[in-house]
Amino acid sequence: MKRVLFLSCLLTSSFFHLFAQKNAPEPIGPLPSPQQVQWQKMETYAFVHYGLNTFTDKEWGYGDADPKTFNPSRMDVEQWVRTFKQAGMKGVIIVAKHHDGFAMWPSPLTDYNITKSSYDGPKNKDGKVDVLAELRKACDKYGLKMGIYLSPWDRNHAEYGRQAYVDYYHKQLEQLTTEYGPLFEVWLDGANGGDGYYGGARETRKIDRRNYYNFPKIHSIIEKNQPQAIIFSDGGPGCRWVGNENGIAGIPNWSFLKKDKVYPGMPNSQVLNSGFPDGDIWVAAECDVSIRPGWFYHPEEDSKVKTPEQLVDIYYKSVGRNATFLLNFPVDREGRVNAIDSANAVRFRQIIDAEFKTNLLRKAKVTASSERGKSFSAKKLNDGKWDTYWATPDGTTTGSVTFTFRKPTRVNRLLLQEYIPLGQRVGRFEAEALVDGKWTQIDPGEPFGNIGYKRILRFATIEATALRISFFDGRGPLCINNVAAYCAKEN
Ligand code: FUL
Repeated sequence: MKRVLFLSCLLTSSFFHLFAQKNAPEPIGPLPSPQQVQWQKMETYAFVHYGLNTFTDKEWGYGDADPKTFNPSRMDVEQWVRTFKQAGMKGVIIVAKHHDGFAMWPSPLTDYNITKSSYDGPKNKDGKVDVLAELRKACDKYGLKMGIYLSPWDRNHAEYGRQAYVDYYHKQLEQLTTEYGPLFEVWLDGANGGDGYYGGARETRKIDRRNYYNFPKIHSIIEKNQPQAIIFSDGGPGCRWVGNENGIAGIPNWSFLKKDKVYPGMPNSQVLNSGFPDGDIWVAAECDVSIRPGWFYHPEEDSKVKTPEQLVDIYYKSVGRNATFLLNFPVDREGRVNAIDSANAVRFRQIIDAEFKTNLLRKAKVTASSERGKSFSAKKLNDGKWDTYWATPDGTTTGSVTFTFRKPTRVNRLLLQEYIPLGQRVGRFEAEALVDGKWTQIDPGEPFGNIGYKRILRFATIEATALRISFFDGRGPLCINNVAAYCAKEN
């Protein structure tokens, strides 16, 4: 009897498995770490370029400017952070040291640092001026995360090009990653121009970009002291440069790279724009772009600040294409985020908030071509929860979902998200709208591409009774956690 019962239980459960898989789909690598997922959810964060270049009107200081040149008249780090907060930025990455080698904190390893400048602001616990300590305090006060940029290239240091400089760099990093609290990102830029002051030598020094800095050691210092920090460089390993400084991610945009093909300062950086569909490591793209033409402040660029509308466009081309948006603010000579920059950034956020205020699919009826059972039903697509997702059964790598409105509804934005903890899967997709009883393809004015963490399409307003999205070339069963539609005010 027991045996019969056992057998019938077995049969019933496999029967159910056939039609309603209760188990979650197997992850398909490469996968993001939980830290990488948290990082991507930040979506927008600020960059601060500020230092001697601000006062010498340069983009790349040679490394010989007198520290006294740094002389802000009304510096207010809290004003920066308040501005970023109002602009919806979730964190800020500060240039702790740019290529000129000038340290914005009281580095005991060099005299070329903020304590030798004309700045006489608030003092740190050791009674010294310290822009990084000021930023830490302001970030904690306003609930923003903090990150640092520490340029490997150093045009001031006498030993640059030799081992002694590499040891110095590692020590600077050790200090920054132990004394300024939790960092969400460490930025390692890839520039290595060659010539510089180099302690008075004033010459050109060439290094082997791939091996000179001992990147494995750099990574191990960061991983030891700041395990949650995402390491940025051309090739990751945490996140990658998108291959341009205009804030524009590729279509498609895969969050994968090939481990042995990428490193900071690598040639052929245009491959970083779209990633590799067959990559072996998860390194999502970050779009770094300045609100002004330059990274540092130049008075003549006051009339060239990107408008709120231009920033909105960049948001769609970065966050809306599976990347993050790192917006740079060149702090001005007073020591503040300039009023024009601040107004435009805050207005940018107001526009974005308005455009994404009401998800028109929230109450729509949703059906899917197939479902993996109740826990992964199509209803998970518009339940407003990030952690629940619609999934297809094993072996089903294509499919479609249809949302039917209660009444004809005006729409001009479509937003899709894959549940990335299980990998990036969708190879491509298409969207159609039922308008006047006829299915017509939506025209976003660019290829649909793929999805990843987030994909947003903009299109001319249509009045639809239903929307249908079809997914193709899945790398496994589909796992989509969000589909939303909006109607943004047209200009
Ligand atoms: C580059 C640098 O050369 C620029 O000056 C700037 O800091 C940019 C964000 O990264 O590598």
